[in-house]
Amino acid sequence: MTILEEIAEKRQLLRASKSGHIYREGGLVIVPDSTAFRRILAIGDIHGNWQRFLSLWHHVPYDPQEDLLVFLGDYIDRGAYSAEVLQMVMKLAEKSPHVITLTGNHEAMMMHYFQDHSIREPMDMSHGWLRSGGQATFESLARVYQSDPGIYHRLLEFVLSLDHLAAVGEEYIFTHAGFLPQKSYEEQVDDMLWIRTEFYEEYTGRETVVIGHTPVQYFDETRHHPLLFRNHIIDCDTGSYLPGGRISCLNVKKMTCWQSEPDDLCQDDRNG
Ligand SMILES: [Mn+2]
Repeated sequence: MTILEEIAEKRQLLRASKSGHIYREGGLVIVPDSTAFRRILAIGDIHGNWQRFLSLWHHVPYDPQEDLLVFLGDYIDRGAYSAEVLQMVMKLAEKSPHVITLTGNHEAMMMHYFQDHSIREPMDMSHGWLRSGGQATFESLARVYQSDPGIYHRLLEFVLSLDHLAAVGEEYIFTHAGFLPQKSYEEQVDDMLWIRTEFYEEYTGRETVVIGHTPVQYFDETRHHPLLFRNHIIDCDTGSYLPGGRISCLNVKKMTCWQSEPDDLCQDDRNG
């Protein structure tokens, strides 16, 4: 069965049981009814940029009772405040069952590192994660570990628990990078975090697929808003770590968007 057939079948079962609950198993999340929410909000890559994230969050009129909030992954790496970002996302998820937290390829690299390395040992620079922006994350997690090992362990458990794909109603699919429509979910759980061109070129489905992963500046270096492709893909990675980049939150129902302020309007530590 292909990934889209699997989703449709599970959605049918959920609707037949009339539970209305959010189904969640093996990294796959299914929200049977999109009309249950006033807004469906998707937040793209954050990459440890705490100031930009706060300046975005300040603008988002999020209501945990009425809104569905989906984080598209890549909370960590490159920016200096990955632990703070993770902690805030974790708290939001703990406060409401209507917060979906997806994993990105950077979280996958981090978990791979900690499978056989410890935060108490010096960094092993031969590992790809530390050379992909993970060094800043390691340092921020080491600070947390030194002040409170309990929080450090909770953060790692939270990252391990992140989901891979969320289907909301019949209209929307959220995932970090994309997927291959002809393959099953199980066959591509990890590829879904890395895929780019193949998905952009091969996807022809009806559902709108909301992703992060590739900064929109990759397609147009002057752009800093989410980008809608011709084949119903929306890229919400607006270059959180790039000069002039933004972090974005898209209300997919209305196609309206909130963004972090340009840095010169943003109070950060460079301003003392
Ligand atoms: Mn990313």
